This record gives sequence, C-alpha cells and structure tokens, in this order.
Amino acid sequence: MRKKETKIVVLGSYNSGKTTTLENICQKKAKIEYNGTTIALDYGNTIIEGEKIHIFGSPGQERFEFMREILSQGLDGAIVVIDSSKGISNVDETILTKLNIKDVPYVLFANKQDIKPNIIEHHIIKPETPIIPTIATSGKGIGEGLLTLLHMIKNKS
Ligand SMILES: Nc1nc2c(ncn2[C@@H]2O[C@H](COP(=O)(O)OP(=O)(O)OP(=O)(O)O)[C@@H](O)[C@H]2O)c(=O)[nH]1
Ligand SMILES: [Mg+2]
Repeated sequence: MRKKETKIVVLGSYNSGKTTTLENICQKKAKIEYNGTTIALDYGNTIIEGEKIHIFGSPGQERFEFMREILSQGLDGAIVVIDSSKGISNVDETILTKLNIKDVPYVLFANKQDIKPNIIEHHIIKPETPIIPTIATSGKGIGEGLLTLLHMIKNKS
C-alpha cells in the first residue's frame, strides 16, 4: 500500500518570508520568481518521522489569488507566514477566512522577529491557533513550527 503523503502550502502576504521559510525546510527546492518575487510557486519536499512532506510556496501579491487557489487544492495543512513588522494584511485576512471555512489545520509564523518582535493578534485567527515566532533567514522557530503543524494534521485524521 502506498504510504500517505502530506501536502502543506505556505501562504501569506507579499514579501513576508514564505520562500525563505520553504528554503529553510527543504534541501532540494525549485522556485519560479521574477526579481526575487514569487510569480508562480516554490516547491520542495522533506521526510519527517518517515513520512514524505510536499511543500508548496505560494506567491503573496494580491493579483495571484488564483494561484493560491490552485496550490491549495487538496492541502492537508497550511503555514501562514506573517511579517511581524506589518501585522495581518488584507491578503492574510482572505487567506485565514478561507482556511477557517475549509477547516484546514494551520499555524501562523510570526516572521521577521529580528526586525520587530511583535505579537500577532486578530479576530480572524482561530483562538487555538499556534503562533510561532520565527526568523526565516536564520531558521529560528521553523522546524518547531512545522512539527506542530504535522501533529495537528495527524490528530485531525
Ligand atoms: N530580517 C529578516 N528578513 C527576512 C526574514 N525572512 C525573510 N526575509 C527577507 O525578506 C525578503 C522576502 O523574503 P521571501 O522569502 O522572498 O518572501 P516571500 O513571502 O516569498 O515573497 P513573495 O513570494 O514575493 O510574496 C527577502 O529579502 C528575505 O531575505 C526574516 O525573518 N528576517
Ligand atoms: Mg516567495
């Protein structure tokens, strides 16, 4: 029997650190960018506790909503990367609303803690949501946050 494989999508606003987060998790990865901005997707995979995890990084610009929709098909869980120095944006609100409706397990990465260590608060965030302080450029908090999400996915299924 084929082992269950897990699909995770990295969502969040423009420039919040999604690609950097994925690069930190996956040794092998592919990116489709224009001048450092994701315009299609990032992809990488990793094996954790014997299970293959496929990770798709989404573009953050508002106009790429259609691409976030395509990448989010059949996802098991999501990492929503927030730029802590900016807080929750309109794009983040839309993303979180959709995840809440679909009842998809998600964690928030409160990224760029080295720039502004902010507390992320918003009524759209489900109360039990883990909010993990991260610095994607150094890897701080990333592994721990991913494991937290994987355990949430396991507990749901
Ligand atoms: N200081 C700091 N810079 C960061 C951090 N994470 C990412 N960056 C920087 O922020 C910029 C954007 O990072 P990306 O990972 O490309 O952001 P993104 O969310 O993939 O951007 P789009 O795909 O265009 O939406 C890059 O210059 C990163 O080096 C962080 O934790 N701290
Ligand atoms: Mg990107």
